[in-house]
Order: sequence, then C-alpha cells, then structure tokens
Amino acid sequence: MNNRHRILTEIVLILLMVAMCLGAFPTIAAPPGLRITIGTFSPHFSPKLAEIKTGTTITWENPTAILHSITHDGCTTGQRCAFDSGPIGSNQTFSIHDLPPGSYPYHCSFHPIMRGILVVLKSDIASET
Ligand SMILES: [Cu+2]
Repeated sequence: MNNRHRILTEIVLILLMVAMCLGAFPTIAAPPGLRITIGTFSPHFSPKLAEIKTGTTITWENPTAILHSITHDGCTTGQRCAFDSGPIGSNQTFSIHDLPPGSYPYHCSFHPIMRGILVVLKSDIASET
C-alpha cells in the first residue's frame, strides 16, 4: 500500500513535469512586440493608432525629458480601467500584454491633449482582411 502510494506520487510528478514542458512555457522567446514612441509634439504617440493581435506585448518608450503616462480613458471616465502606467520618467518604458480584444483609447494624465488608440484584435481573425 505504501509502495503503491509512492509510485502513484511519482507518476503524478512525472505527468506534472511533462505538462510543464508542453504547456507552461510555450514560448521561450518574447512574443513579437510593438513599440510606441511618446513625443512632445503632435501626434504625441507614434503610431497614434496601433493595431495589434492578442498576446502582443506593447511597449511605450519615453525619449522626452518630462513625465508622461499611458492611461486608459476608462480610468478617468469611471468605466473599467484597463491600464494606467503611472508616471513614466525620461528614457523609461511601460509595457503591457494580455489585453483582451477591444478598442482602448488612452491619454497622458499629465497632458490630456496627448491621445492615442490601441486596438487589440483576436489572433485568429487578425490576419483576415
Ligand atoms: Cu504627457
């Protein structure tokens, strides 16, 4: 009985290890990412309208000398707040991924005139044209 229990435990451990190899780390390399550059002058975000597939990592870079933020409009309109970077300092970046499909208008909380739109498409339909 004791022996049988030990064997079952070993089988479970082996199955867990196989599952981890197969599924837990599906990609070693980082997924293809999109970089958006923050700018002092219009259009402020380059690209201003960014379209990505689910699972894509988006990184905003702040090459300017002042603080900016990447704030989903929902955070300030009382709707669902999908992301809010907080202050992004000079030469710092902010990244997000795992956003569900949808349209995400965003702005800079320090300079609300700075506006951009992020559109997340389902991976399986994003390639359709
Ligand atoms: Cu700003």
